[in-house]
Amino acid sequence: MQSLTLPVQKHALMKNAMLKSLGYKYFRTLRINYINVIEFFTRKYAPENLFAHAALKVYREKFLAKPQEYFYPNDTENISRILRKMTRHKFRNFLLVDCLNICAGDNRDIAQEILGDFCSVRDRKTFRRIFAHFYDDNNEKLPVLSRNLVKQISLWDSIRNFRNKPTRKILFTALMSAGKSTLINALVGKIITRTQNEACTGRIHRIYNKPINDGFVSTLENNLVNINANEKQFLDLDSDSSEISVFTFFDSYRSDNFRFCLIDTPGVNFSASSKHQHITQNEIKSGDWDLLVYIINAQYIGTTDELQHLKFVRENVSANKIIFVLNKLDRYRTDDDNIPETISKLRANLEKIGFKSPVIFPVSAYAALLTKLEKITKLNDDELDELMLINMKFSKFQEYDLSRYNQTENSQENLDSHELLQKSGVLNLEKFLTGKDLTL
Ligand SMILES: Nc1nc2c(ncn2[C@@H]2O[C@H](COP(=O)(O)OP(=O)(O)OP(=O)(O)O)[C@@H](O)[C@H]2O)c(=O)[nH]1
Ligand SMILES: [Mg+2]
Repeated sequence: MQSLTLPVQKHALMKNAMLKSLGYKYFRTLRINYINVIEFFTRKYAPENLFAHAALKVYREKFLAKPQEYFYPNDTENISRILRKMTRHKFRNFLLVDCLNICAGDNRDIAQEILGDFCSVRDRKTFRRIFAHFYDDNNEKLPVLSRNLVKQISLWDSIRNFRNKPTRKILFTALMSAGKSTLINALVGKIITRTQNEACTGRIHRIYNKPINDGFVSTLENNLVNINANEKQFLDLDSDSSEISVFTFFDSYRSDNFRFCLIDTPGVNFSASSKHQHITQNEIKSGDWDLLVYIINAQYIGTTDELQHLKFVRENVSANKIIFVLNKLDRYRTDDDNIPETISKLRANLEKIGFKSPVIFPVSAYAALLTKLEKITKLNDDELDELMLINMKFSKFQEYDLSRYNQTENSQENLDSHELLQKSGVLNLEKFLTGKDLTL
């Protein structure tokens, strides 16, 4: 699976300082010609490559002030002239790096063809060494190159190396509104799946991490790739397709050690439609995941619906592949509720149903989400108020330090991190999910 990552932020052609020195008109033509060459190789060697087409679209949008002004020359003579010009241009090495990674990817044969076309204009040692670096020997010493280009090559290296990392597929299931989507957003560190109090998630969302933070949320839906998707496209808005894949960088503890796929499923007890239940049950039965995270809403423990779903899970999933998350503990009232007691009662109940020594992570997904969101956006007034209240409650009473109740081997390591994230219990969960071993 492609990680749909495109390192564009530090790209040489994004530097507007150059605009001043080169002049607007020249820079605009240069950018169009640059994209023309990538399009030329896409048409010639990778006409079916969805990533290449999506990357071209992003380059048009990002490099050109008016993307609609972009044009591709329709006679061969013109495109050959542009190719000759660009393979001599000072950005030629940058361009080769892009053409190889965008149009050829892992396909060495296509990469070889592209190299051949570059060298047919003028055979250069640097071209061959860049090729060798990507396709023959990752340690191939590169000649002295500009700092920008070295940075760009190392970003592509991270993207390429990511493909060899171990994968972890983690399925989240629960009744409606238990906080599956909120927990996933908290792990990822941004709003990537919609959350609200009514039935919300209506199809399977697969959320993949990206090897670097390229600033884009990308989607794959019905074979359509969109590298720079807008919110409408990745949030769950009345779409016909039964599932959507979303790709984004995770602001999560050590998530770069793995290729993660977090699977968000619809709540199983949506009374208006049994479709949701079928979608989720089929996903669970497919067994195409490594760990199942069962979320329980601490405000409604022990309902009939819950019992039914727990039984379904017990019958269809082997016990060493399940962990439980007790969510919404920030809603507990100090006078009426008792967190340690709730946890031990839940443990006893789960054992009664047939889960031996269940692993339980008590959390407040919402507290963790707000803590992470605060770093990247301006929270609205309601969110700020809620964050302040949770903060006060969690620092005043020891029993709200949710990290105390759970000490799995993976979660023991101490680290400096935001205190509320630690207390929310979600950091413990992150340490577990990114730990050496997922087996229980
Ligand atoms: N206070 C509090 N609210 C939470 C927490 N987690 C989720 N919520 C809220 O609970 C509501 C439902 O959360 P979702 O994440 O949409 O629940 P879901 O399990 O994905 O629901 P469906 O997709 O409909 O099955 C939202 O309003 C969330 O803001 C939490 O830890 N604390
Ligand atoms: Mg949901």
